[in-house]
Amino acid sequence: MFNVYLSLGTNLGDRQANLQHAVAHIEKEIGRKVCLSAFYETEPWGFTSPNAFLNAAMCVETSLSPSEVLEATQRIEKEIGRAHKSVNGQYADRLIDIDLLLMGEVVMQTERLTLPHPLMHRRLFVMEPMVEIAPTVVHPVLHKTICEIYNTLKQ
Ligand code: PH2
Ligand code: MG
Ligand code: MG
Repeated sequence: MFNVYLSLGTNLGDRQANLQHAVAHIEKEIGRKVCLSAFYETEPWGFTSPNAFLNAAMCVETSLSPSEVLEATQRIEKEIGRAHKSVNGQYADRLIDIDLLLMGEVVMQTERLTLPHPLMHRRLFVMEPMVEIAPTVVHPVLHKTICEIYNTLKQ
């Protein structure tokens, strides 16, 4: 059993409904919901768009392997209607994005999946919801708590 932390984001359509649908699919296909953060309105990071994001973080208890969780999140993204990942290698507006942040203490790097998520500690839109639900969880590469990483990022 793993506690897996997921980042959820959307900046198109009914963003509240998109996140709620994603949460329902995750509970059905990945595992029991341990906790879910509030939904945070955030500015697009790394690209320009008039459409603000709604971001959240979620912890789920799962018996799936990391690659099975990745497959499930990609399937759910398709079910909610995400057509493409990026446009010409740039970030793009999207109905839903579900990213794996942490999976227990797992540290891995394959072509398809890197754990912990390689950019999580640099993104306020990830760390703000994470500090709400997992302040004392330790990042297995940086060896710092989520709260410590968040405070560094805020400075
Ligand atoms: N996701 C990205 C790129 N930029 N910005 C915000 N605010 N929220 C996101 O979820 C987000 C982003 C790539 O997946
Ligand atoms: Mg993403
Ligand atoms: Mg993604």
